Amino acid sequence: MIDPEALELIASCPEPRDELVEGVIRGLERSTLVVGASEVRRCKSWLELSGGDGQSTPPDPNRSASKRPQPAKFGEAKSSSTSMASEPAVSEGKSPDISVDGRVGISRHQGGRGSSGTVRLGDPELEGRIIPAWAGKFSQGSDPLARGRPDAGPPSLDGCEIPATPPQAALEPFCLEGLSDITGRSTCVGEYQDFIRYFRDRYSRIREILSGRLNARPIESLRRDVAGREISVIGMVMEVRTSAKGNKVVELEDPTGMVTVIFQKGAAGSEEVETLVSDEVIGVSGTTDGKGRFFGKTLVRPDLQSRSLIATGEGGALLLSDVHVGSTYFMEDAWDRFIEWVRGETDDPLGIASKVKYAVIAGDLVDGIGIYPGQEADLAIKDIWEQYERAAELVSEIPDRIQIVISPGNHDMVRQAEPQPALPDSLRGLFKKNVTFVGNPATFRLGGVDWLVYHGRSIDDLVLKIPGLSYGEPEKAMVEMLKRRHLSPIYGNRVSIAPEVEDLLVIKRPPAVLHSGHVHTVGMARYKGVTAINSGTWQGQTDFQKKMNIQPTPAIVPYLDLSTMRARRLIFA
Ligand code: D5M
Ligand code: FE
Ligand code: ZN
Repeated sequence: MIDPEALELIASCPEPRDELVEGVIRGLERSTLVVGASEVRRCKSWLELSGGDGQSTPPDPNRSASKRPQPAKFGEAKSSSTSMASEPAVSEGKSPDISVDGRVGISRHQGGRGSSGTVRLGDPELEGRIIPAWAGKFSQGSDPLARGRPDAGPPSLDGCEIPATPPQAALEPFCLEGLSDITGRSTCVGEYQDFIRYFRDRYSRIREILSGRLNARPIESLRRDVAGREISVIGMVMEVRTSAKGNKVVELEDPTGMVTVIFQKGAAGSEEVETLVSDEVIGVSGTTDGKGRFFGKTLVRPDLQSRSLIATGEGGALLLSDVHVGSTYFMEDAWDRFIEWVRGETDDPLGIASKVKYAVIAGDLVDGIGIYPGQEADLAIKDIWEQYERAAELVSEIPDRIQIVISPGNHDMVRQAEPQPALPDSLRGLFKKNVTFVGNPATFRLGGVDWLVYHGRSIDDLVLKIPGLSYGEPEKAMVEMLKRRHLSPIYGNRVSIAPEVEDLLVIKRPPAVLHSGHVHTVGMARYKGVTAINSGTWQGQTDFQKKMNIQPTPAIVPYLDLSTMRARRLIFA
């Protein structure tokens, strides 16, 4: 998050400001939550611009948010409309709760070993469900994904019958239908105006989803006499805190102004309020007393509409991520067992290998270099090109008939800021033609269904900020993304976001599959028709992870039968 003081300082600097902005970003600690004026003043470019003392008007830490001269994220000044003087006394609240449709993934390692002992199968965890012809009251209109297969015939539930399709001509390059990502489209330079435009875009995209659900008025208009009437607003959460009385106090901003909303502790729906995070866009209905108080009664998220299954397609897909080739912890033996299995060279009790038509790798293909302090000691391959050469060899062991999609992560050789472009041409040449490269995030159609692939770096932030989330159940964090219609709702913590013209991290249409990685633990959930899968890793527990008590679940591959949306874990560990 950027403090308004910091924005003001940046804005006061003569053009061009990009060097200052870049300098500030580079100088940030990993743990920085709010970029304040002090971070700007500390920056070398600022010292130069301010004549060396770096001490122009010092920020007043006691200034309340409601007295800010202008909204922090939307630029153009409109004074804030409302500030809260006091809060009512309230009763005890309930503990936070996260509800997840479908069966939440629970590791079942007891699946029987294949006779050759190379692959163990987890029980099916995400059962597909038939989409009845009448399903999807919400689906006939704007959302074509919700219609399911046009032939309307119920998909088979046994998951064993795959319609015969001609084998893909080996090594023909393939194009992903409907691909959307930042590759080749990045325009931002990180100027002040880029950030304003970025936040406005995020706001207006999510507002569009919310505006069909509540009749919101501009925050500015709360100044008029609307006392006692139930009114609604849509805003971005600037700050959320708990008051001494246990109420949630939320600074909410839209392009017209800011308002302080109070959600009473223990009121209906307060579990959802407990999960509010900075920078998410929400709707709030409530009442104002005409004296500058706005009491939130209902919190409305841009959540998905309920449905059983968004769509089904054809073929089987392997979901992979975080291979970390080049790391001393990369589990090459397990990878070899996986390759033997997928090539049909070992026992395959359920005959799954021959059904695999797609493999998607959701980032961190290699371990990279210089990603964290002291990484050198953890590298078996210390040259980034050699890491990719080896990665290309390992990927080429996957049969040519399988279409492979590779999306980058924070260890890959592309810019760190999200959205990340696809791996560069210089690396693509190392791979066979059955590999297609996409950005992070990327949406595309594969196997007849829509995929949204996102490496998942924001899971680190979500686990930290949302009660009830943990690294052991990454799928719950993915559900939180879906509820907020944003892959990385919290701005400015672990994830650095490039202020592109369009916020590509907004989840415009619910995909059939949401695929992430990053946290190195496998997790699966079905939430309102979306199959959310985190595909774990091929890297054993690192010393760092041991110290942090992070327990990865390496060498487990989620397999998703796209014709039924049944998922199961294949265990090669
Ligand atoms: O991230 C793998 C997981 O480990 C992810 O949850 C972040 C965490 N991790 C890894 N390195 C660090 C450092 N240095 N600080 C904090 N958290 C970390 P990966 O993207 O594979 O490195
Ligand atoms: Fe990783
Ligand atoms: Zn990662």
